[in-house]
Amino acid sequence: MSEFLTIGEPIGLFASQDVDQSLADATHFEKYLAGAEVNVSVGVSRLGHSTEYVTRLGEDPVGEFIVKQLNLNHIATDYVETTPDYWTALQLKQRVTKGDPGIFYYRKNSAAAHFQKAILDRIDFDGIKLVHLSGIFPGISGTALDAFKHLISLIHQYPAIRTTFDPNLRPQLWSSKEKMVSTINELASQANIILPGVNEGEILMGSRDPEKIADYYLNHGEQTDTVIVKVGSKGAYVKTKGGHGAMVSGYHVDHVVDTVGAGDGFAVGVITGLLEGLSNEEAAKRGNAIGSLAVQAPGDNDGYPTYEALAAYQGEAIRH
Ligand code: KDG
Repeated sequence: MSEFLTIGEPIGLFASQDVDQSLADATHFEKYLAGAEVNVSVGVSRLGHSTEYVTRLGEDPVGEFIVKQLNLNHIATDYVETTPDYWTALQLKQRVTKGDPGIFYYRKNSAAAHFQKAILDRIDFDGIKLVHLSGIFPGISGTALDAFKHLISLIHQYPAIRTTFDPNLRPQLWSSKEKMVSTINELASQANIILPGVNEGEILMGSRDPEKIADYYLNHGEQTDTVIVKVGSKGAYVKTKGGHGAMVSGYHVDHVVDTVGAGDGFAVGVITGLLEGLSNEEAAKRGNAIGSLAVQAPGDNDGYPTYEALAAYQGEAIRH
């Protein structure tokens, strides 16, 4: 059994190669593996931790591509089901010289949206040390939300398993802002470590102040003992229950290629750091490093490093 597990909807990403062109006008696209939670699996596995990814795919070329990518990235697929009845999700991504790229999804009614929760009862939790949860999967359908809650109840039977939760707000998935905010905050309260961004804080509890965001979750979270707030290129703010908050500085990036995947890269750094016994601050520092590497590559997860590359990058930054 793997030491790390996550559940999510993987996506076949077609990223435009035509810079600053609308998606309607772009003609050249490159294919990548995407999806927030699968991005995290790729990064955790690349750093040498055994990884299990839970999902449901369509029996179509994109589903086949995703299975091949999971295998290439040494991610275990014991709990990946397939169905001939629904398609695997797709996404088009713009290439821009400034800001965040335009994104268009084809994911409504996807195979993952019809996830069957019975498979969760087959999971062997022995040996799992950390489960990563994100606010995307519970937003794709009522069925997925129900399965997500069932997974949380199963995890809670194993007190030694730590959980991370990234809100990953995707308003287009939810029927209303109120529904998104109340559901995400309720789910977050069930996790040990919450990884919100300051922009998300503004939506989720009306503040961009990292300390207020951290205090909100530390006071409301039934299971929450640690909050690490992403403050963009400035770095991250770490606070634990009963402890003092501290800022961990970020990395300077000269040339941003694509911002998507940076938050997942940050989660990879925190998760692998905690799996290896680093302090919260050291784990957040690694998160900042991987997030900054992610924005320098065109796909969501192709900028995530191996250990050698991470050590070289962090060492370089220390020497500067
Ligand atoms: O965090 C990266 C994700 O945004 C991307 O891979 C696609 O899962 C995705 C989503 O819902 O946006």
